[in-house]
Amino acid sequence: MFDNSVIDGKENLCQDLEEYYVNCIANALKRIRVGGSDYQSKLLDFGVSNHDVNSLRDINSLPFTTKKDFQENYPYGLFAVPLSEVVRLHSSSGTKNRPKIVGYTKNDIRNWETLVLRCLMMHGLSKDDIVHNSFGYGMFTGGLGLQLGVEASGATLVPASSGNTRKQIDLLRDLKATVLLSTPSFAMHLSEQSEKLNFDISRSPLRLGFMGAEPWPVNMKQQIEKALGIKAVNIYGLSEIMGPGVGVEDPNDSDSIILWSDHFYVEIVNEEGELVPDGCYGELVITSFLKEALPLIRYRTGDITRIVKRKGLSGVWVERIASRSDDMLIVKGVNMFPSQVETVLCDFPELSPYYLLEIEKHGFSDHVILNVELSRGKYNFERSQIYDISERLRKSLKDDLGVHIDIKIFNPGVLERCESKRKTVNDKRENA
Ligand code: ADP
Ligand code: K
Repeated sequence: MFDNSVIDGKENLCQDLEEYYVNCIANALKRIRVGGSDYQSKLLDFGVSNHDVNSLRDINSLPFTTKKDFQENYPYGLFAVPLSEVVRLHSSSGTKNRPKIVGYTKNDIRNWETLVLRCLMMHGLSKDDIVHNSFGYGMFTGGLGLQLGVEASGATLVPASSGNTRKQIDLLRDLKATVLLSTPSFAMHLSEQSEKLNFDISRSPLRLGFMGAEPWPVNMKQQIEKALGIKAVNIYGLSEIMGPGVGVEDPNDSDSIILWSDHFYVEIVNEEGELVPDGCYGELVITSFLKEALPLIRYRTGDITRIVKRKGLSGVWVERIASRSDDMLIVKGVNMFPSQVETVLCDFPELSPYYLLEIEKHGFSDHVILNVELSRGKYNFERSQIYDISERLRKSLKDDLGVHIDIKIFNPGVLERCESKRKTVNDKRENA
């Protein structure tokens, strides 16, 4: 896969690029070995100590690091420096399993700031902006991570954190924020709640939003842009690699994310862990070779995407991330992702974007129910109209997913709202 022509047209640049990655990753491996951690022994087990990294081919055959390594080495086992060098700890939000503890040296924090700053400046953040940060503060990387970049830009930061929507709306209105940082779920919640409070947020000075921490389809982006009267930018990251700012939406193409290839080495692999050619879907694998406290070799992110283009050290373009491998549901033998349901749902203006998928086992057979609700302000539907919506939705889902799904339609505001990341699946088979 990694012949020079794939990486870039210009051969000498490619050689430089290969040299850059080889040097950086060899260096990271040395630091990991000196760290003397359990992670080191894992690499030793793989014979990595005798295995000098000299080419991309060598890099591509290094062992993977997985979420399981975090579990087994909880809390500090993967760190490559003594804790005396670590100035900050965070943990993943623990969407699945036990939290993963991550650490940063002073340099790591500096680099994080640089990358977040890049993401924000690329989309026109300036020192004249007032930035309302609704990402959670605390162990979650969202709040404090984005704060680094905002302050570096010279913009005015409002560290609102998550929760207490009512108070957040007051702050937004009174302080006249021009930029919103939040999960897409919270952005939707905010638009709903401000409507209830008779605050027309779409006419407020808000002009720009950076949203991430969970998948959101392009049609949801359009809804958020319309409801809040902003341009909504997709920002990507994960705690294990750094936090928010690993990549950001391409300003000219809302379907792709630019990952910062001067800090991260990016690969896509299939379920067996084999590299797939550029353009093919698979799991995103990232090596964070410049990190000092926690350099990870070939970390399997679980996020599914494909490489769209590479431009040397300026970036690797990947497709907007719609799902993660551990979200995949197998229903009646068919693989499906909640994000597919979401994409179908966003094409129904009569319905709100909130939903809950319930999966039950009836005898030996799986039974899927999709709970949705009508959009606000449109609920004077006749019974027959609701029936019609439900039939059309059932058909679209069957066509797109190949699975029969029963639909339950509720009145607006009935389904549970979320102030951070959404919970969209209740798989009752797990406890069966
Ligand atoms: P957890 O895995 O516990 O949720 P994090 O809070 O670090 O831990 O979340 C990182 C994950 O969030 C990513 O691996 C990815 O699945 C998801 N994510 C973050 N940003 C985006 C985005 N812009 N689009 C889609 N998914 C995202
Ligand atoms: K997540």
